[in-house]
Amino acid sequence: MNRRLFLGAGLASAAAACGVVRATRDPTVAAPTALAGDRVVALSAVRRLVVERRDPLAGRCSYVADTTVQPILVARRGETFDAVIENALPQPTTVHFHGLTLPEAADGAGFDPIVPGARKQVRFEVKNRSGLYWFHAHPHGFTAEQVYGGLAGLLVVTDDDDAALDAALGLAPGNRRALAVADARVAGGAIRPYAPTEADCLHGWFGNRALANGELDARRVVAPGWVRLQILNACNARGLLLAFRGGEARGGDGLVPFHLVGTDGGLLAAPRAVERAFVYTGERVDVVIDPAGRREITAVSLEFDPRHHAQGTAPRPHHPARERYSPLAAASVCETAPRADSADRLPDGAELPLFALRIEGATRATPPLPSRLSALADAAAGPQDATRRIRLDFDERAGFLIDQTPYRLDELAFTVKRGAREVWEIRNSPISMPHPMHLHGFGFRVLRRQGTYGAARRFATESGARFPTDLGMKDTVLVWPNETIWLAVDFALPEDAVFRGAQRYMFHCHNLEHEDGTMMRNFAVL
Ligand SMILES: [Cu+2]
Repeated sequence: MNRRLFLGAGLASAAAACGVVRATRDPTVAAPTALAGDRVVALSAVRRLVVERRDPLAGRCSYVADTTVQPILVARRGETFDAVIENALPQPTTVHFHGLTLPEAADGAGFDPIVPGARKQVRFEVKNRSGLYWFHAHPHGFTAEQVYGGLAGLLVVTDDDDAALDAALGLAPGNRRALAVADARVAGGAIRPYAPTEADCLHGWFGNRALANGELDARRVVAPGWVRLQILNACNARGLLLAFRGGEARGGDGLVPFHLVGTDGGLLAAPRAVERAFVYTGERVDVVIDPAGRREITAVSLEFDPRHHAQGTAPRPHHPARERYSPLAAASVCETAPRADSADRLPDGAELPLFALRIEGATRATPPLPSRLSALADAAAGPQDATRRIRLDFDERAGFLIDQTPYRLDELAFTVKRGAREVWEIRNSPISMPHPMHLHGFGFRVLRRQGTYGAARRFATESGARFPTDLGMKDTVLVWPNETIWLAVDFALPEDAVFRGAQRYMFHCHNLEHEDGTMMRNFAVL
């Protein structure tokens, strides 16, 4: 399918929902401009994706798709990406397409980084259901610094389910948004460079202000009626307890209820009404909210107990690659000297405003939500193969580990038979901290949870002591300290030639300081 067909057919519904003006010859103009103010580009139109550093003092970086800086990519399921990725950074990089089922050669994990000044042709077809996916830097040892520097972008995948939902909601132009939320350390209005101390490298790098699609104090104007938000937690380490405040009089909690309609890998079978949802790093939620006469709504992360039980100062793991390349900014990374300036660091679990929606325009009806969202959500077959047991540990000297083994690029933790349907039992140590665990290449379902701490367990309203966000297809899942979770993982790979032979993937914590440290393993599908 060529690009014009894509824009004509593929984006028709998303386009209407997003208030797309009209498809034209120029993909950067043709993009749904009313994902408003945000730069939407058709994935299939990208020919050149440049990874560049635009500010060596603060270490800020950008993806540039042909001429569009920090694009939001949009693709219809079945479309292809075929572009040259050019690395203009002073460090190696990769572009990992988080959540997509891709062959090793296109996955962009750290096996084959693009060195400074080099380029790599990457081609793949989008096999996944509609949903919010994302792409980000993943070169081992540099991931946290580069993602914090801005190397994280959104990929919105559409399909018939997605179009049907937009149509049923009767979305006004501009009432569908895709937002990457990250936290940054800001002082004097400027984002500070990545310069974690040893303690930051143990617990994660936390900022004091939220960015939405790279903007501080982001605000979007929407019309009355349903608003559909696809939200990514792109923070290095901060967990979000997402909620919406509607500016009601003080006293009550003033939360605006919303409907969870999708998770990492697509729409749920049916909407779930909630008031808050945990969204940890790497996770996405697709939500629908009715402003119901309010003039402004603020998305916030509510205060919660972040369960950082690990004590100690595990040594910074040695990264030979780091010695050959300088930091993105004039700053040191994971050095021993702790600094006293804690004002620009808000602890994990503290309340944090994320972005605001300003509601303007004539009153508009909100049609009833559809009771069924996707038949595909129920289609997965049950597990048939043996249970694989995985332990997340904390060691005062070695730090956070998967199965007591620090990450090595050349190691293979295990192999999986192509087409296997396994149960993964993941148990987190009681003296650890929350770990959002990400599996490359394959979606999974959360079967059940056990040992969740009390304050979180009260949100575990679903069967199997699961959270509402556990109901859909996932690629990243939070494991609280002392918790055990069971996942159903389907290792089916497409028949295409590019998937032939052994394919290596990664399984790791998406707290990026943990990922760059020791908390990752490689496996192969044979
Ligand atoms: Cu972790």
